[in-house]
Amino acid sequence: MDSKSSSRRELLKGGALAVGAAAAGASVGKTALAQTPAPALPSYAVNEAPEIPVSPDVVAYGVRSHYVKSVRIQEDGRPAGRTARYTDFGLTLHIQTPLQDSVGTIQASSLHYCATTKGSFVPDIDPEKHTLLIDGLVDRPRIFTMADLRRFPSVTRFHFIECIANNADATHKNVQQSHGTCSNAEWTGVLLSTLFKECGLQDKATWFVAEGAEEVKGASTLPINKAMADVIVAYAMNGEPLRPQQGFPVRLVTPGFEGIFNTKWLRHIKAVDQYQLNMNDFGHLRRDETSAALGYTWGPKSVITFPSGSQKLPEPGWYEITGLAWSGNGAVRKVEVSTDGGQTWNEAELKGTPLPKAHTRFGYMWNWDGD
Ligand SMILES: Nc1nc2c(c(=O)[nH]1)N[C@H]1C(S)=C(S)[C@@H](COP(=O)(O)O)O[C@H]1N2
Ligand SMILES: [Mo]
Repeated sequence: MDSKSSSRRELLKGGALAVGAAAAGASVGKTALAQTPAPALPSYAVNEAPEIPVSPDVVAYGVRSHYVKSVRIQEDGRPAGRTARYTDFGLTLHIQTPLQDSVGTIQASSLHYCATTKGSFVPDIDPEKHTLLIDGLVDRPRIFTMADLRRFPSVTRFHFIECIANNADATHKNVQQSHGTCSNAEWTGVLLSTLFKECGLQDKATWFVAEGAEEVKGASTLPINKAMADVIVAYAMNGEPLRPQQGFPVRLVTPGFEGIFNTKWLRHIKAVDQYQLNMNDFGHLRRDETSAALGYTWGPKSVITFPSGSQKLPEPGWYEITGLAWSGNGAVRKVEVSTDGGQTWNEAELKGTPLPKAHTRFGYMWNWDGD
């Protein structure tokens, strides 16, 4: 019997016991259960709830409940938007998503982590004017408008993006600080392979350079075979256009590769026959061309999001230990959880079908004895 079903069975047993006790406590046999008085409903459940003022803005776009406070933070643990150690940190670089509050597998767009390496700004790009140039080793160099991109067959896929900064160190107090530079979203766009075919990619092309619109261009060099495999020229996330911080109006999504290769505010793709050292590649000081681009595949990796650093459990009893697992190489097959410091391992339940190069939520029911 595996531990998963045994814990479920115990839960069910616990439930049955509670029901039995209630019946026995009441005076007579069969109908006792029906007569157990129901707890009184709080008054707002009978239509006296306080009301949220409805403004035209709320009607048009929607806001979350003011009781929900989950927010992004800076790398140093301070609220996002206060500059920290370096001028740009906290405004644009390493803004961390609140994983400790996360459920399911995608981050809300407003909570997706952000990493922009230079400049404490977010480009404000008019999508009507923005274009993407594809040139270099192609038979038909072309400039695509956003409207052009939308006329190609689209793909919609779940993928995580993870920054190289996503690693725990001794100063981190919680999972947001240790793992908050990783997020998973539903991306929609055109496959780069589709655009390369449209432009007549030449056989001698072995690499491509992707540049963003900002001054330092956020450029990276990636292998052509990655482009032809699964790179997305994405214009939407989680059902709406990209957010400015995520690269509006168009970015690369390079599934499973290190975050820095997911060029935001994408405006130029050039097919080349040599590796080219760019600002972003240089930043990571990997001058060897294969390790610079190919060595940055993530995972497999996992993190427990609840209960996690600095959270307190109110009392002993049943809790679902939950977290995320992902791999830059494929889909997660199995996750194991240990509650005794790694002496024994228990198979966790995977929530939903694990998707390739995407976050998978796992859960493991745990009866905490209070120790
Ligand atoms: N144009 C541009 N693209 C960029 C960057 C940048 O600074 N400029 N930062 C990269 C880095 S370091 C990471 S980790 C990812 C982060 O994507 P996000 O901000 O949408 O989370 O974008 C990448 N794309
Ligand atoms: Mo990054």
